[in-house]
Amino acid sequence: MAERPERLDDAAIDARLADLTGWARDGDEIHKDFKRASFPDAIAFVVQVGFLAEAANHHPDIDIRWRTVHLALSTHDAGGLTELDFDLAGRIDEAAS
Ligand code: H2B
Repeated sequence: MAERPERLDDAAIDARLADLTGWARDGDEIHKDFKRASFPDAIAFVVQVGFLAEAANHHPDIDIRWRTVHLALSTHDAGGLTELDFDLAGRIDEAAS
């Protein structure tokens, strides 16, 4: 199994966050809300995220409230934020647009 990357320090996290749109940090996780056109659209978006996550073997925490999908990313195996979280966040943003 591929080595889990190291935890990023605050400066690296701020730099990676600056490359993303709409993601915010809360301690050892980053999160973002995605408002979709309808509840079925929200579910369809979550399915897309599901395949992206499985392909990366890196899985967000997901909360669906009507048509708003709340995603939270952290690398549990590293106990904090790593490149994996920011790489997946970028791919999710591409899928969302
Ligand atoms: N997802 C996230 N977000 N963090 C992890 O540390 C993680 C994961 N670890 N998905 C993976 C699966 C690990 O449990 C498997 C065994 O590779």
